[in-house]
Amino acid sequence: GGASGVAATSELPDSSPWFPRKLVDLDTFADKVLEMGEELDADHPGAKDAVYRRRRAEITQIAKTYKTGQPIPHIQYTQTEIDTWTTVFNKLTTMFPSYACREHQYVFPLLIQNCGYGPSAIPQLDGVSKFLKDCTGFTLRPVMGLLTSRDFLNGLAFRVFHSTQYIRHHSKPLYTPEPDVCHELLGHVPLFADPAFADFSQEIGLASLGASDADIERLATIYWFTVEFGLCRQGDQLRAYGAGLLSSFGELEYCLSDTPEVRPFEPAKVALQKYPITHYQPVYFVAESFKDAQMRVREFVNSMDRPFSVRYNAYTESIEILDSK
Ligand code: NLE
Ligand code: FE2
Repeated sequence: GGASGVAATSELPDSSPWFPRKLVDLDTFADKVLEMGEELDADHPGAKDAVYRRRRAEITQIAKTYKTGQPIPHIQYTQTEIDTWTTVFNKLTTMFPSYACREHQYVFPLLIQNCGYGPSAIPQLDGVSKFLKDCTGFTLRPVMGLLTSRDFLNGLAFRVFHSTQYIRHHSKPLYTPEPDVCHELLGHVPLFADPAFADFSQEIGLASLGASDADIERLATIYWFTVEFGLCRQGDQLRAYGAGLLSSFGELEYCLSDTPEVRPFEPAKVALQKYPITHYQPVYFVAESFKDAQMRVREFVNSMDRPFSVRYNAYTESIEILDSK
């Protein structure tokens, strides 16, 4: 007698794409990175800078060998790297009061108090990850560069955010097309400390588990226009909550100017929108609240053709499969 297996969990249909069922399964993602990971593109500002390339390789090596449960190794940043951080930090922190959403502004002082945020040092991911864990259960994992959309979104189902640890090239502090530690720490981290935003992000992650390639593409587009480039309405004003906006002082100003087009956040439409990845966005979508955005995404996900649904069990840090058809 006794327990036999996990009562709530049924078996997966054979045709479903593989997906991580336990937190440790995320260890399999580490070396599957896309473009600008280990090798920089030729038009990247750091491509011809041998010192920068060597440094990137050194830092990404940590991510390559990282395993679930380990502390995230500290990086001893160089003075050049710290100077880049100082420039970005000082510029952005003067803009946050008039451009960032209220959730970002609420959390930011807590990061200064608890995680070493400030102009003169680059905060270490390990301390930041522990802080997030206390706030919402989110944790950070170091990553070499861009994962596939599927792997990256799958991580969010476990409240795991894959974070780079290297910094943008010092010649272009205003905008970078790829994630870097400024983007993660100043853009993403403050939002992942917000419970409603954490729920919203995990909702996209859960929807991505075992989804078809076409649905992954739609979910990645929704992720792009929310977590990366989302605007929200707060009172009678528009504010930025997307990390790609909050980490780029060029685009942060632009996104709330009269130039770009602004539309309501309707997932079925958002999912089909094309977007550029190397310059400012021509279109942004406005969420009414994170809760409202989550409910809309949930409704959209119900229309996806996945033959089962999933639930995250936070006690066992694993995914349970529900009503498999
Ligand atoms: N454009 C952003 C920045 O300059 O910080 C990064 C976006 C990464 C998706
Ligand atoms: Fe990002």
